[in-house]
Amino acid sequence: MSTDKNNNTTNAALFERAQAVIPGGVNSPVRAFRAVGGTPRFIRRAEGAYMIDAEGQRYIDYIGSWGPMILGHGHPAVLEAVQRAATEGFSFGAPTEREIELVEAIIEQVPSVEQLRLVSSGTEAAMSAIRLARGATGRSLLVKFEGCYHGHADALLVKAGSGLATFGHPTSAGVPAEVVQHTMVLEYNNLEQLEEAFALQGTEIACVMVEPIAGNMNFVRASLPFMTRLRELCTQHGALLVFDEVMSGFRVALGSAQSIYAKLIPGFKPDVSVFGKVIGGGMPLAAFGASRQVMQHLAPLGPVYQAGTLSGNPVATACGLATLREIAKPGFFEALAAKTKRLVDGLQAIGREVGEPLAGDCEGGMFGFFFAESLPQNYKAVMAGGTERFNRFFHAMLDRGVYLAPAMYEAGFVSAAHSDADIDATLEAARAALRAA
Ligand code: KE4
Repeated sequence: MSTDKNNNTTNAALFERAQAVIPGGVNSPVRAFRAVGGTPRFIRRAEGAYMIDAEGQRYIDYIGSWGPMILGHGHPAVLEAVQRAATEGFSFGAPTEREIELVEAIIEQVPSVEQLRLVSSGTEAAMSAIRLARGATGRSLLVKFEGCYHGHADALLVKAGSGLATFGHPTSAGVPAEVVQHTMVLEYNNLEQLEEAFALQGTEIACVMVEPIAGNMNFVRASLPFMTRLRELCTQHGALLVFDEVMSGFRVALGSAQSIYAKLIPGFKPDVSVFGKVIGGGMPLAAFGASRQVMQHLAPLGPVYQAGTLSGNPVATACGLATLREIAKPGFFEALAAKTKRLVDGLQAIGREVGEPLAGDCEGGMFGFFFAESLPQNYKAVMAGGTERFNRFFHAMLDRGVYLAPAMYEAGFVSAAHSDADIDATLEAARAALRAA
């Protein structure tokens, strides 16, 4: 196996070895760098704002494990909590007090949720939330939006049908057409389609699932008119509004994205919320919650079945609870948001300086940018162009020690561990990268 001058196994050698035994060499497709090309970096360890790969190369990390690492890697309080929990036992298959503490800590920040069920991944949480909505309403129809990703449950691997009244088509092999016949895909921020869907099928809609700030289209906000009308139509037709906050939850604000909309739309709240990533602090943990009235449909109380061997895992709950306690401290989000805004404002200023159209946006510790004159409002606009330009920029930044998300349609994340010097170094690298690539 090839090694580099310091006798480290190279990323390329590890990738070759991985591909022999793991499909595509990765355990989640986006990690394979297929969208941007090149060799994925095999991470040996991470600390604070940095990841170090198998060749000893250090990167300023703007993925943060796709959102969870809001404190940065190896926060002492989190590390200590996980180490202590591990000595007490890895898993019991029985309830623990810490599950109650974590759920209480989440509910304290999200007034729309009265009860919560802990699970092990965002996919599991979103899938369970849909089953709960269908069970609670007695309806089958699920509405989602193009460009929003809610994990890989069959019902969600679907693209828009030819016409509005037609239902989705599977985006993945292995998903029978019958499974997605109850899934309708609309265009994000498209009021007209929303009105038409409810006019045609409002009484059959069990739930509408939406990323309130769509991080799987890089960074696209739901417009106020769209979100206002979505809430009204769901209420009017008895459909449940499901906020998928797996990425935005406890990342864009302590109260998650719903707290931002609640400030802008009087009395606004979703009916069901899905969380993940930050609430696990980097360990496998996610959750879904709603009013007591909706949650009572869940087993063992009600007829909607949902279960999990490692749900509420004692080590994962220790990691999540320690993380939430840190981010709930006064001033945490103000400082994080200011740092993230300085990065995005700086990128746009450099774009103007070098004559490259670059539009960006951010909220809390989450950001996105596009090689475009203005911010796209839906998936088609996001994917309309700039992929090749982004990919060149991605590699020019990676070569300069800055690790961005390896796909144009992914969001970026800043942590509390990113220093002002890291932001400055990132902007310097961006200036050189934009000039070079
Ligand atoms: P997981 O099953 O990957 O924990 O969560 C699925 C999920 C659900 N909802 C939203 C809004 C999400 O962003 C995700 C997962 N996000 C991707 C990043 N775009 C995870 C990265 C990956 O797939 O490896």
